[in-house]
Amino acid sequence: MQDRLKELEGEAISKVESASSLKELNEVRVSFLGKKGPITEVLKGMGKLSAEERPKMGALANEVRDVISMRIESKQQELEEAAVNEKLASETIDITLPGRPVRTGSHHPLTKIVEELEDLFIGMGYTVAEGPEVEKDYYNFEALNLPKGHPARDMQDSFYITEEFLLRTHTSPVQARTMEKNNGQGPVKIICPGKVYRRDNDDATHSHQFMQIEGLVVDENIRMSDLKGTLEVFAKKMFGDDREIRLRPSFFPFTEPSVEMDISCKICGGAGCSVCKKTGWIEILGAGMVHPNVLEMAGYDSKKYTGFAFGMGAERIAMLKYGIDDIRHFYTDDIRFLTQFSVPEE
Ligand code: 2NM
Repeated sequence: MQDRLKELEGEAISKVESASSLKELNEVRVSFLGKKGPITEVLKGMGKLSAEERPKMGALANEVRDVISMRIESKQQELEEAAVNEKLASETIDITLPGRPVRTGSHHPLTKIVEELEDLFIGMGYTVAEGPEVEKDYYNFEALNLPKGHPARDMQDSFYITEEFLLRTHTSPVQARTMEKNNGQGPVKIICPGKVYRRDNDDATHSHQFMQIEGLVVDENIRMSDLKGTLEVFAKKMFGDDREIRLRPSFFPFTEPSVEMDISCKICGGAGCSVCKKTGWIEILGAGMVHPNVLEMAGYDSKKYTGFAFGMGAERIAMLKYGIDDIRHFYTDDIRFLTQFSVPEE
């Protein structure tokens, strides 16, 4: 029995050593150490041994089993290591090869202008307000001192959906809604960016859909000088400290008095060129003191509260800031135009 065990040990060790894969090794384990293996068989025959021989033989059988187990274990480690090394060798990468550039998108120039304007006014204490693009005739016109029959609300100029609904022609209705929600109480300080629609023929300077940004401040003691100071800060932050502003009298139904603001032309420095049409000044926006009728319709007491408002087209601001000569560039998705505004992400 002792010889048989030693023989099994030798046999097992040589099979373990010649195993060339983990699968083969496992087969060796099962065939020698498994329940139906030869060692178990030997142990079953122990009943026939004498009482003094039995423990000796048992100890030897255990020893043989342990030796085989240890051999299998170390062979397994060896094979696993070899497998990993082989994998590493086959998967080496050449880190000296140049990388493939990843083409990323970028923000649309209009998005950037709107966000820049938002940041600028948020920095002055404004909050951003939004509203529906499909708007009620009441908020788009009526509440803004444009009663039915007013020449500025000609059916020909707007996209009407029904008698009552149209695509908003400006973002002022958002301001009318905001004031109305306040029930005539407390201050308002908002800017309203968003798409607006007008029935125009598209050309280099007109688009039937464009992005507008309007501001509104309502409180006690708001004066024209507050408007002028605000617009001056805006113009210098947006276009540079070296710019001058001027206000010209104008007319809007929702403001009285109304003004238009120009900034000095940087291209010719005031001497006159094609961009400023030889005037030295470039028109930027419209503004004015909110008409008492507009305040009253929203529920504000116009004897106690006054306000100023202003409005501008984001495309026009972007065109002047970046020297873009055709508004249609913003909507034709020409990659050669768009990538000029791409700044690599950090
Ligand atoms: C402009 C020019 C002047 C304006 C007025 C209002 C409101 F709602 F307060 F009446 N919102 N925006 C306004 C005033 C807009 O855009 C050229």
